[in-house]
Amino acid sequence: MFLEKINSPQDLRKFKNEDLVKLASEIRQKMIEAVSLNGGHLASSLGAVELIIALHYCLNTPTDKIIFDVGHQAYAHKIITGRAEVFSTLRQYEGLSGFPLKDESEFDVFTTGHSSSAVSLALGLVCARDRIPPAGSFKVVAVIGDGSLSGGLCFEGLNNAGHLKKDILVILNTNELSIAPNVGAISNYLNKIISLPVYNHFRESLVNFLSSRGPRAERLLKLASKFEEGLKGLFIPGVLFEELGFRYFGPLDGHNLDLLIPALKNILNIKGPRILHIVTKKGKGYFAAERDPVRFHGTGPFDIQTGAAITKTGGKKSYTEVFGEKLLELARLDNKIVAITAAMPEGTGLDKFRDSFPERFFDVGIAESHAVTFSAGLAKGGLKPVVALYSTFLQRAYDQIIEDVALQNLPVVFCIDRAGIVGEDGVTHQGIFDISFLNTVPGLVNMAPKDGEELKEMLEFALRLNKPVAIRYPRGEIDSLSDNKTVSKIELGKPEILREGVDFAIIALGSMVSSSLEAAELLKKEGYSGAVINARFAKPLDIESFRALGNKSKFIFTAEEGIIDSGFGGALEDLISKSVIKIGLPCKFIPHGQRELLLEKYGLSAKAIADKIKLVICPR
Ligand SMILES: Cc1ncc(C[n+]2csc(CCOP(=O)(O)OP(=O)(O)O)c2C)c(N)n1
Repeated sequence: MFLEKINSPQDLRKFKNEDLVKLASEIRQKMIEAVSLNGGHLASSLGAVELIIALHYCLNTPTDKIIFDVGHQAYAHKIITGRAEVFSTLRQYEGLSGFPLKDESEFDVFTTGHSSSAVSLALGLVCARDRIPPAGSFKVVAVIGDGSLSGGLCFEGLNNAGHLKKDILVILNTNELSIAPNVGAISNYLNKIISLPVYNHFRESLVNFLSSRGPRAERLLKLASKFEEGLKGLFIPGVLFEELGFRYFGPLDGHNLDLLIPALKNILNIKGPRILHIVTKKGKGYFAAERDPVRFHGTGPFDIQTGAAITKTGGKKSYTEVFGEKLLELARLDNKIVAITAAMPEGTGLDKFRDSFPERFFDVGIAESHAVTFSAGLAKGGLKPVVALYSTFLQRAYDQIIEDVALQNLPVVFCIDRAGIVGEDGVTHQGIFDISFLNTVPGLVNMAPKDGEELKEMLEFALRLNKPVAIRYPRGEIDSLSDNKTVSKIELGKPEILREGVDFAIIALGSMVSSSLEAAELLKKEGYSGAVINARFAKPLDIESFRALGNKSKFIFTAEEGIIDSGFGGALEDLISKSVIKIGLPCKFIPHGQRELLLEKYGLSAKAIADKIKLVICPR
């Protein structure tokens, strides 16, 4: 076992090339085993094994810095940098994070999880390095995927780097996939490069030929280089990057260590902004992930022999599925409805919509800000855009929501999936800020359903409202709370009383309704009678309805699956001018772990809510 000999990249650097190939296979095996049990981003990490080995082999990490874009491809990096023994704890509470985490290892330069930021992070680091003596004391490499290049932030970084002419190496790892197949003009351009790698050979042969013709050939060489400028656009792969001020190298087979290592060594010794373009296979080395890289991008536990998913679900539907099906149903009735996703058709449940209405479906790439502003344009033009994003990624589009949608009062519907605790993806992915930041947006209606039936009604309601609306719903399966699948009429700002009681009242938002009902039931067994109210809206809040509720009970609790600061509870307290006890999440970064476990830990399980209520209404 080569893996046993590695405690740090230092050990790796003593290996012969053929041993590195064997090591790559051992690393893959370790990843497959851990992810088959814990779930994780397998396909991307399998595709980047040789690249990561080559990088640690050629660089002097941790003095030299590697910054992984998103960081979902970095499992091999974790294994090589002293975390092999605990790799089986991947994504478990208090175990290894599935993404680079700055507090986990000195080799993880930043905590990352959101796409397209690596070049900017690396460039900032490079500029700091060059101002603090001894200047240029370490190398900085940003590793980005072709999906990452569909995000504007990445281009902002490249644009700035080309201008500053700093020593920075960007590795562009292309595999034609984002999570789903990569989309957009840049992606087409990269595919063209991969299928036409003529130019580098042509340039090399020309220079070799003329150099061998002695001094007289120098004039010819100069002429050729002028000629080259003109020809570049025709033949050169990567002309786009060259025009941005980068020296472009590649494309290179990203699984061939015999090519990668010497190329990297050479390129690392060149000055200025450089891009090394490599081509890899997503899922490389595991048949099931190679066959279905989309499913194995982020997978749950699976059977290694067959690749089949090991589902622990009770056969219930998820919010994502309910949303996807309902939108499809509504779209059949109204051809103005269009759907927008930022590179996550499957994750947001829009894949069926895409297949049924390809001309009304827009995958804009990993470009949430653009998705929102683009939707504003669609709405202005008379369509009814429904933008489905994860809560955590919507953060990218805060300004666009304010300026381009709300300020224009445009009817864009935001369907916010994975709102609340997401679980194993951890700190960068928790969707805990959206209630607070959306509640600050003037004119925006902010809703949360208590279950799937209500989600369907809310979607219809939102599309009728003709103004900016957000609907948030959590990750996971739905416990139906609606009797006979009927939902009482939804009215703007008004709550729904689900249970009467005299000792206390819980006004709960969205996912917290079912835990609050359960909590009230637990307390009933102890002799307390509590009311439970489904708030339905985080904003606006109907003043009369909520004041009346406030007057009915001595103890008012609010429950929300988001940070308390500037959240729903605070807004309600201001509205009814009465102190309420706010149950929600602290304004902290919440680590990875199973969703249920984290809800319990942070006081949002039914039992934790009941305990808290008891403590307040009946202090010892
Ligand atoms: C801002 C943001 N939006 C969406 C995502 C979800 N996401 C994670 S990885 C990924 C695809 C990345 O594609 P690429 O960079 O090509 O890497 P690959 O997985 O193909 O190796 C997406 C969309 C994210 N991490 N960040």
